[in-house]
Amino acid sequence: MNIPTTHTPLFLRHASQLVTLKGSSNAPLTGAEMEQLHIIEDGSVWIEGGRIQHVGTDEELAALYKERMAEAEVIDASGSLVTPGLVDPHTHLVHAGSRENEFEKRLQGATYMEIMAAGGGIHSTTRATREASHDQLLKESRRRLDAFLLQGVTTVEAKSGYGLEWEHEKKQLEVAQELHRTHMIDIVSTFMGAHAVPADYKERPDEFVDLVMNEMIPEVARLGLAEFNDVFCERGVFTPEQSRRILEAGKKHGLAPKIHADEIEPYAGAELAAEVGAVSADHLLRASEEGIKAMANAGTVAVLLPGTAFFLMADSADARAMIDAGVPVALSTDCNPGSSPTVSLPLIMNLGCLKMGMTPAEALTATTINAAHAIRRGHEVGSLEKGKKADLVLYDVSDYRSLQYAYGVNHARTVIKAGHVIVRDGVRVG
Ligand code: IZC
Ligand code: ZN
Repeated sequence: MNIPTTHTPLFLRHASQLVTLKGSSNAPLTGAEMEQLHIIEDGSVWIEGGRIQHVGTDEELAALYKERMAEAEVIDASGSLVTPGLVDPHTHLVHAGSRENEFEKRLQGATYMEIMAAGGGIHSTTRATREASHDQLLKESRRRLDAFLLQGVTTVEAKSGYGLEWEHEKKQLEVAQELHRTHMIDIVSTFMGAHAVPADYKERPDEFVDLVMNEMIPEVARLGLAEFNDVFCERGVFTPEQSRRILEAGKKHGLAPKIHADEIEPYAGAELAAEVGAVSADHLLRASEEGIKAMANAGTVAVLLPGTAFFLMADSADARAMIDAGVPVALSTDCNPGSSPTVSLPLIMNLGCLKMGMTPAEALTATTINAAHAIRRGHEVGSLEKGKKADLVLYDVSDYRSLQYAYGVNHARTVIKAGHVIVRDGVRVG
């Protein structure tokens, strides 16, 4: 949102732990760096014009801003953990309807892919999304964004992919664009026309690939509706060869590649991500060792989605092995109605620790600065550093590890977006 800047500076003081993640704006953190949160105890931040002006100990800032103290609105953060606003780098935010019926079927033994092959799954949400008007979609998606915000999320990536024909892909992207303009959360848009082969192209999938490449992608680029281009590379959806063509077509039109890779079966998706220079490869539950090595060499961010593995009752991706191999890891909700209907990034951090071998510090890095780099926003958000957008969260706990430890609880109390207090003491005020 283009938020008008106020002239009143904000002075956040005395955080018990101020998690800064300093020095990480140029590249995502890898290996042992992912543990380095650069915490300041009794930390303070001076915010003005929507930006962070200074970060340091309270003693330092109180001396620096002595003359201007009276002008500022003071936020007392004593006893509180403060982190950068959380970033969710992979969501299917804009969609209509829900799929409780499939949840029940899966509990009785049906698989995600069987349901999809029988015309449900993504196809079911596509039918609902095509039927929904722009305004209905806006209303449903806004509700989800409001819930994200209350949990401390201030930037969200959003994909299309439930239209699967131009009119409705465009509608989804326009809804995302309107949300970016009108909601306090910043939205980063991804075109995902290649999310599934629509029913009427079932017998001629390559014609649909051509349609995405030759007609949809150029229009997305011409209208400035997205900055990333994503594809569901999975057996029974798009082959690695089709995925490569779609991602290369996007690159020609200035859309940076992302890929849903190796989610259900090993399918050389991680290798393809490295080969095409994808900004991120997402899921990676079944990624090969060679694929992980290739990603480490290429600097591709692994966006891991442990909520999806949990909800699909599958084995999680091996975050530990990826971090140890030098792959920058980010975490995301994958918020979508089929495989991860959640908006809780803190819950995802907990699953990252319990199911994927991450440490609490790595999980926090993965939902802040590395998540920001996964959507090319590392220079703007994801750490608390001079010049960055003033997106901060203040919690009712004093130790960062409480976020991953006391799970299923919303610890976020105050959320500041671009220098404005949007949530105060758990209540939306802006
Ligand atoms: O609606 O099932 N995996 N895409 C790829 C999804 C899950 C979303 C859905
Ligand atoms: Zn997804």
